Amino acid sequence: MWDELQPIGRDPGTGGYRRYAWTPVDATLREWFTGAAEARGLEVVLDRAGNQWAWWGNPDETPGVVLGSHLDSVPDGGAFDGPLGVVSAFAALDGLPARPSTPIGIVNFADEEGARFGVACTGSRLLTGALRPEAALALRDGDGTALGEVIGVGPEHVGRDEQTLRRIGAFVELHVEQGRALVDTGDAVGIGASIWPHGRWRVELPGEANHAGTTALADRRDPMLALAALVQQVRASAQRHDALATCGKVAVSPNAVNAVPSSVTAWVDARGADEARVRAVLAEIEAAVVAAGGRLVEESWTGSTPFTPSLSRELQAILGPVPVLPTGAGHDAGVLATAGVPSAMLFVRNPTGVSHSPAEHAEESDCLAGVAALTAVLAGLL
Ligand code: HGY
Ligand code: MN
Ligand code: MN
Repeated sequence: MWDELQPIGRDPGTGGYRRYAWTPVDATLREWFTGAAEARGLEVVLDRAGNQWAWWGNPDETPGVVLGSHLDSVPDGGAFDGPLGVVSAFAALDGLPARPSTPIGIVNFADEEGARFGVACTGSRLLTGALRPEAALALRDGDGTALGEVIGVGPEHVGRDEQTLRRIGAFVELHVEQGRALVDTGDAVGIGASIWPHGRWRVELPGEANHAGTTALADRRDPMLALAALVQQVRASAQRHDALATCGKVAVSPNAVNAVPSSVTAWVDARGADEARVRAVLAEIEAAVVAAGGRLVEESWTGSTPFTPSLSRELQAILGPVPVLPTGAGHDAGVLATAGVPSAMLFVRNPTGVSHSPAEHAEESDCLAGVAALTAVLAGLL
């Protein structure tokens, strides 16, 4: 399965993946998912958010144990973030001594990274109602295409999906660790404790378009100066509050070598161990943005998200003494836990901790340890 997925959406230049929601690459990934499911006798259905669900048994009769993750990536992302959880889910099913009477589901969540339309976990947020359909369908990508034009579900059918939610007895997402905690403890597998509060903000910095070669410096309103100050402010505020904040995406208009820009749009991703420090970071950034004549708009916010304690305790009982880790990375399992669906996570050691990069890696032996753990968890929850 792993070898089948490797070439899909991989950029030969960077070696990273460009697997964006609702694109031809996404369609190929969805075909792969359907093939892997049907080869195992699972029935594949779409929910009201475009998420793919592969079912063994009848989850409308008895809620099932669900495994899975996502297949989309950030631009030039790594091979493991998402796909490791989906492949491991199919491998865990294969590892059961026999098919159980309890239903089993495997899910491929749509658009977890929000790389194209800007909102992370779009599929799971729509499914749970955390994201309103009209807001989601109006999201536009860099070319101005609206999500509503491309999502594989008719607009009148998009939104919270009660039937699908009722089908989930418990959800366990296996994911490559995006950090080095397991390297430091020497474990191949860990259990997720919680997801840090985190959010995304759009910063709009106005300027005045003009000629680079004829406009005196004193006559310029150059938004690049405000951008430079913003990037420094983001780092300084994160440092001051022991938080994480990143300016990873910038759009300059008109983005010409010989033109003073008319405007700059920048996005800030901020996270931290508690909400107060993240809000403190944003307050400082917003004050600086407003002072520079700009505007800051919150695009998404996720509060501190503990995974379901009783389910995490069951995983610990099954797996024995494995580390329990908080994470600064958002996941669909966090969205489901927030919606009251029993959800937990398993992490697989990442030797460098690097993620959202072509350099993301996990050793095969650790991936197999993850499959063994997920198989034990699946068998134990049935
Ligand atoms: O951004 C995140 O934390 C996740 O990878 N979507
Ligand atoms: Mn990711
Ligand atoms: Mn992920």
